[in-house]
Amino acid sequence: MSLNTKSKVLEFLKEKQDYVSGEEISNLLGVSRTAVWKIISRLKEEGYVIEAVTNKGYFLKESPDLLTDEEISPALETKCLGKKIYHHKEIGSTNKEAKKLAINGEEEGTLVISEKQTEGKGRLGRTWSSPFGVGIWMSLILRPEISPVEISKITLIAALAVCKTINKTTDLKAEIKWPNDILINKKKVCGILTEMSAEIDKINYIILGIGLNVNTEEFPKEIEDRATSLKIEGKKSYDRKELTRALLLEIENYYTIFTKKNSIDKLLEEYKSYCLTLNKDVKIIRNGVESIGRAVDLTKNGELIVKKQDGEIINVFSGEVSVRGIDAYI
Ligand code: BTX
Repeated sequence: MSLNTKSKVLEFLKEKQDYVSGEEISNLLGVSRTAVWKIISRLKEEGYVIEAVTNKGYFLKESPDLLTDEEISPALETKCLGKKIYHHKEIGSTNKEAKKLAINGEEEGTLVISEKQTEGKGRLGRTWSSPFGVGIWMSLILRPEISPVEISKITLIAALAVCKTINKTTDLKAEIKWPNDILINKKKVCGILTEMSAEIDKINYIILGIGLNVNTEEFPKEIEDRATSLKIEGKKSYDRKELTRALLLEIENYYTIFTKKNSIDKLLEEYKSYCLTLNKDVKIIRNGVESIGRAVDLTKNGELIVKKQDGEIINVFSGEVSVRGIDAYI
């Protein structure tokens, strides 16, 4: 049975929102009644609640809360991002998987998404807690024609897109801790891991990994004071499918603006409006040496401009340092 036929049956059942006879489906798709029955059984196994009544047919009562191609694609409005989706129930790391696919030539926009990660990766060798069915753990393959030194701009774009998506689709207020942590009420709700393969002046591919805690109710002890989810903050569950689609669209919009002009000028003002690091004192840890200064602005390239206590002004590149807030935020 092709994935396509299964998707078509599902689409048909969803559209109808009523009983559909096996015969109707089989005529429409040009497959046998047995094939229809097999497809229905497969859908049930995947978590779809389908009622079968003699002489009436099949009725789709409920779809599972899964981020599968069939659930995401029909209402996805993007042109490129997420047009091909690899969905997993469980995987080590979506970034690792996306990397393998990219090496094998997978196209720009391909999305790897998993309900659970057993080895979710954070930055600098850290781990990302990714339990089943409560978050959006996803990686996008991108192939922009930009110089490798500009990769941090992709991270900024992603942070902006996540922040905007949360602020647009929920009643919550998300902020960005420069360069790429998304916080709500000063706790981390999302992390971004951008990795690339490049030659001196050319990017082969970028893997943009995003981990967003959506309906997480509890975190491991070590991070419970620093981590949060949309559900914890909003005191209700949020629709992961809708959020995934909105997020892909938002990333695509910003990514298109960036790649067309090869500049993030237009996006910086918006980024700054969400950025809680600005006008705060920050601790810069560079090669193990700590210094304190005030984050005063961002450069055109998205670097943080810090005025140190001794008056010296420095530009801080993401990835180069660890930036800590001096006051309450993480
Ligand atoms: P990071 O290094 O900035 O953050 C990792 C740190 O955040 C951990 O050391 C821990 O303190 C804390 N943490 C771990 N899990 C969570 C969580 N679920 N929520 C809040 N805080 C947490 C940020 O790294 C980049 C994370 C990217 C994750 C995505 S998920 C899809 C893709 N695949 C993959 O393997 N990684 C990315």
